[in-house]
Amino acid sequence: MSVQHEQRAILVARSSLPPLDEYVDEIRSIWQTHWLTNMGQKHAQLESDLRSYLGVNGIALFVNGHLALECVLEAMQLEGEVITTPFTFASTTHAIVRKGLAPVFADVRADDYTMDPSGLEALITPRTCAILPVHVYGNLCDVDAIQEVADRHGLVVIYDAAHAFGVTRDGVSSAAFGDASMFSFHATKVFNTIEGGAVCFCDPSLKERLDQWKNFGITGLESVEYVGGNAKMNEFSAAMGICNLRHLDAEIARRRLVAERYWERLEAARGLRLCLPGPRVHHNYAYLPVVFEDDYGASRDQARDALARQHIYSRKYFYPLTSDFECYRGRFDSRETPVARWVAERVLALPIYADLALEDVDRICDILLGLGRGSA
Ligand code: T4K
Repeated sequence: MSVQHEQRAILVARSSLPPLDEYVDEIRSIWQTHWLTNMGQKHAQLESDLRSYLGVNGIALFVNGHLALECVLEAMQLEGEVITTPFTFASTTHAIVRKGLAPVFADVRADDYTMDPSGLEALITPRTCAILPVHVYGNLCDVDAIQEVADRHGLVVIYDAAHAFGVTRDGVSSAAFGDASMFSFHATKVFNTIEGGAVCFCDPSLKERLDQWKNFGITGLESVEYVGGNAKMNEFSAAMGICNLRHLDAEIARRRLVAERYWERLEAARGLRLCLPGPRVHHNYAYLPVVFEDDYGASRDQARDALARQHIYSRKYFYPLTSDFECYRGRFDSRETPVARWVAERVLALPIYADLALEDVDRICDILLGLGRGSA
């Protein structure tokens, strides 16, 4: 029996769904219009709803976050080197490489695992065109310091904000930082459209290019101006997004209760490093990363295995570093990002989702506390 089908299993994530009747009501009109995809009415409505929710003007929807990222890299006509971090999902580095750009890896900070701006300047060369930091786990990067370096060197900043939907700092949405931000609306995310993604951007001229690129570069009935791809969000996904957005605040509030229970139970444990939101930040509680330090008393993998024996499936988000992937062997040296390497070897993402029972959180914490050396 696969992990997905084990009745008692607790997985690292669990998709949120709107009430079935609400979704059925939302898609009913599709049976009149027979309009299933190619930027239909649901697509237009979701874009408009997201513009209001995020407080941004520039947005383009995509079939997934990865193609959204590839598309914005291409639409910005970038060439050369892109400074990014290797402590991320495969998508970030792959998008850079697949667009013919060269990733240059900056290290991350030891407290929130986002790009360390203090090392940035030393990585800039005449070929550097952009900085692509990741708001990993929904933790906002040091956007002010990164922007300062980018402005000083005339570089574009594109955020991989796949994890950061719904996060704000001093009331400003994560969508508002840098030149552009990519969001993922994958089934495992705080806000999902089944599969889906978006790019939010400042330069209004990008809108036409992004929309045309995701539809084969077609610019008119008889004209095709770019070698575009197909990355359009369909109407059923857009309808799911319209429904899920109505429930997003409640979703984040429930996730917060789960996260706070973990932090309350684990904060005194020796050798367990938690990752709490900063004071100016309204977080989305997308992930629950825990770092197993050397004085915990067991390794990260032993903790993962102890949970798995009780049918609780945590995940090593993110191990290995993307710079250590087989497909990049010989191209990068992860010893140049020692903090990222240290974290990747010790981090475990614990289960978190809106309807995870607090008793289950307690059970997970009991297992981890039983394995470690007790209180700090
Ligand atoms: N940048 C970053 C930093 C990202 O993390 C991601 C995606 C992207 C870019 C690219 O965005 P997208 O192109 O995906 O929109 C999952 C997700 O597939 C992926 O979207 C996500 N990051 C990554 C961190 O996690 P896997 O390989 O771990 O997925 P999987 O299938 O093992 O699912 C994890 C758990 O989620 C399962 O144990 C159960 C639960 N689940 C999964 C699915 C598919 C559900 O509850 N419902 C579901 O439908 O990558």
